Amino acid sequence: RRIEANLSQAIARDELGMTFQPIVANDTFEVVGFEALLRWTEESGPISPGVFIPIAEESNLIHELGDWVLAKSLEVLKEWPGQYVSVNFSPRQFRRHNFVGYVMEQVLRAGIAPQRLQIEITETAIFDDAERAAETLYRLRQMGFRIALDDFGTGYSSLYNIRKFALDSLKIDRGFIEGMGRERESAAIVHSIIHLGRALGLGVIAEGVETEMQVAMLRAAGASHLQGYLFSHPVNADGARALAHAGI
Ligand code: G
Ligand code: G
Ligand code: MN
Ligand code: NA
Repeated sequence: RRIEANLSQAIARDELGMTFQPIVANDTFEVVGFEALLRWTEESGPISPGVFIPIAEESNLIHELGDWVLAKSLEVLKEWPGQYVSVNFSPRQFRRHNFVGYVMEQVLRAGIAPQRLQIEITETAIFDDAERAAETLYRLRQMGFRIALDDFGTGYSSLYNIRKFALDSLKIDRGFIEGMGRERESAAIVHSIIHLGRALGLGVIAEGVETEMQVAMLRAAGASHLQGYLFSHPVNADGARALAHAGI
């Protein structure tokens, strides 16, 4: 309740900020894009989006917040030479009436090519009403947007449905990457996801990469892209501009 009340004023109070974390090509470490990650610093200190996004998601606040995130991300993107921005959309945002028209309008208004926006959605957003989600994804992709399925392997994925979705990439949840060096099971799952992605003609982005050993394993396994603290923590707009131009 308190978080909800304060969150509704956070935009006006200028308490929200965007950070950007590079996504690099596995072979060259070229920075191909950035994931946009929302930050909220309240009077009492920072609050994780893992905490406040689910609260916003329970009310219409998610739309106001999402509008702000998208507008801000598209503004910052203009300072990069060619990279895309990967924006997280929560299930309610994705299911909102005329989501496709909404995103297209924002991108046109910002004067940005749809190819430079990657839409990150989780399995939860698309597996509830698979028919409708498939239609929405198809239309977004027709218009040139990139689509990434986030936290892959942690949700309600049905492999039966996945073949029907117009996707560009799978993002392997960082829990699997973290476990990869320790457990045979995690390593096996990572290999399987990469194999599946490649067989379906999709990119595979490994999240939460923190060690050289993980890079070596992910290279051998054939992941197309990497993201994680080893390359860069999420940084502010100035930091992202520097990385976009100079590289890692
Ligand atoms: O950045 P951090 O690891 O604390 O993010 C925690 C969670 O919050 C992640 O699941 C991430 O996808 C989500 N998140 C971060 N920024 C946004 C945002 O702008 N919109 C939505 N819907 N989720 C976000
Ligand atoms: O659910 P989603 O993938 O959107 O969440 C991304 C979150 O993961 C962000 O909050 C980001 O801060 C966090 N993150 C990014 N890289 C790393 C990493 O290398 N290690 C850990 N532990 N978290 C990371
Ligand atoms: Mn994400
Ligand atoms: Na994720």
